[in-house]
Amino acid sequence: MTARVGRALGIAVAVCFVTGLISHVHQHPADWFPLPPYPEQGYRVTQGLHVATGLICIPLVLVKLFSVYPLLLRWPPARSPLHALERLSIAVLVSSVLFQLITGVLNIAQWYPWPFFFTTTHYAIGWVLIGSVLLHLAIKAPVIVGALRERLDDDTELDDDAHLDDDTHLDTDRDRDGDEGLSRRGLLTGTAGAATALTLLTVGETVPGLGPIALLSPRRPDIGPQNFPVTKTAAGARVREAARAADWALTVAGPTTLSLTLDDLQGLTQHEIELPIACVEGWSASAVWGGLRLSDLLERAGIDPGATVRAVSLEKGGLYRTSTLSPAQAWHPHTLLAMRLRGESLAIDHGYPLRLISPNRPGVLQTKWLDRVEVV
Ligand SMILES: Nc1nc2c(c(=O)[nH]1)N[C@H]1C(S)=C(S)[C@@H](COP(=O)(O)O)O[C@H]1N2
Ligand SMILES: [Mo]
Repeated sequence: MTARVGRALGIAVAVCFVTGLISHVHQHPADWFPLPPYPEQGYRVTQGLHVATGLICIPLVLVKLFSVYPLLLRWPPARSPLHALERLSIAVLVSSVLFQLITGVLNIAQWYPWPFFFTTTHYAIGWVLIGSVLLHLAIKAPVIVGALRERLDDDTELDDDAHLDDDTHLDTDRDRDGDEGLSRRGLLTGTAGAATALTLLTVGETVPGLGPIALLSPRRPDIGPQNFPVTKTAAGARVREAARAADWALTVAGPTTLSLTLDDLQGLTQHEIELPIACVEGWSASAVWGGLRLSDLLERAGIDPGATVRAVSLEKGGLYRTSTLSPAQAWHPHTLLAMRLRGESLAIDHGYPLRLISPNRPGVLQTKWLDRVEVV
């Protein structure tokens, strides 16, 4: 049973790890790996999978720990130096799994009750976790292979005083008599049911249509000004006055430096595009945005098509006041400086007067309250 739960957990951890790496390269782009602006919904899908597979790990980890905990508490803790090493690797595995699950869940709840920076720590412990998983798989390979070959008897009851023959073999032949209690197959079915229910009750924060049953998710994709969620508000970013200032103008700094008022911007060719905001904190929502093509402005300012550009917010501080765009992102025809959301002027919390919206990009890089675009 442990091997079967472990197999499902291994798949969930693998998907969660790979999608986590993808999220990391988006948020910390490397010069040698410019991110493509396609597939347009790419980040929405990988980040949704990251959060969903992470949440599925919770029931799987709990059941897996439950199925082996007598082994974890056995005395003496180590019989030989090698055995001590193996147990140490399990201690690292269990603590890194718990760390990732707890920090991940608090992150999607937007609660950061710790002194460290979530992003870098969650990323670093991700490597510790995957390393200890691989080590664990290598050590346990013979046991796992053997266990998965064995049939799981329908009527084998879980005995809470499980008799442990050796490190790994739970005696399956005892306690076939009673019909009260939970069978192993029953526990596996229950675990699968819990994982499915957890997914259905949370994934609505990112899968269109399931929003109304996202009872366990901290976000609903249709709640907020203009029926669209908000992460940082204008008040929280202290930009309420600056964003509404009469002398607001967008500067595009290039060989020709442009200074464009809202009226100027409205006089230029307008475009509309449906794109999602896919937040690293797990929710996503899609809408039609209206505004100017960034490439039109870059061209007017005489900026070289090979240039990496930076969008700068009028927000004074904060981690997310600027974001960079690779040349492919900056010149993509669907990359807009948006003034409208669903045909209405942007609400101030969504970035009035101007925000960036670009395909295959984490929400955290869809910078709001812009007042400057420049070459990096
Ligand atoms: N200037 C600025 N832009 C920002 C942020 C910010 O804190 N400051 N937060 C980002 C994050 S984390 C997300 S998910 C999106 C959310 O956009 P929305 O509030 O319009 O949904 O805005 C992004 N743009
Ligand atoms: Mo976000």
